Amino acid sequence: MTPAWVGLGSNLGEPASAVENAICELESLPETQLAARSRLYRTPPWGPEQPDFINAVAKLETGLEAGTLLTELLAIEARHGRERRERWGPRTLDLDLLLYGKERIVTNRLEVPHPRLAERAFVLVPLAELEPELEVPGAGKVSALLACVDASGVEALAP
Ligand code: A4P
Ligand code: MG
Repeated sequence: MTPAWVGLGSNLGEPASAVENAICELESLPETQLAARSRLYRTPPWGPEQPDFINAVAKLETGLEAGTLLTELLAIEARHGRERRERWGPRTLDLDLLLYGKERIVTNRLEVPHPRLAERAFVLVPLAELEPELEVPGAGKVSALLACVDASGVEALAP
């Protein structure tokens, strides 16, 4: 089993329930257990002007290969009516494979650690809630990365 961290985000439709439902769907993937999950956070949009996002991070323990896990994540997005239009634009559900064990993976369809993870408070805040001491391969500790970004405006929602 390999620990894998998945970032969830939504800013169209019913974002909080989309993220909660997606966490349940992650939990029911084959050969996979949900090890931990963050609270939900309301986060200012990164990229083009658009509604605030709801973001969260889930930690899985999985027997799936990274590429197979990505295929499962894309299938969950598709079930939530995800349409790909503008880059970084609004979406009903976005699932990013943030980290897969300590691996560094670059293929034509997958890059791990997620290439923009270290710049993004909407990922680092929920990741630090779960595991501040975690090392991001090639980048450093989550807590140290978080200290270098502007996390103002990232707000935990009451459970
Ligand atoms: N892909 C490669 N590596 C990965 C990975 N580690 N995880 C490929 C997931 N996918 C990966 O993704 C395009 C392709 O990237 C996938 O088919 C997969 O093969 P996409 O989700 O269609 O593209 P995108 O999401 O429009 O672009 P990108 O750069 O992935 O956007 P992000 O990084 O997902 O950012 N603001 C806030 N506050 N919160 C957010 O959640 N999200 C975005 C989208 C913008 N602003 C945001 C948020
Ligand atoms: Mg994405």
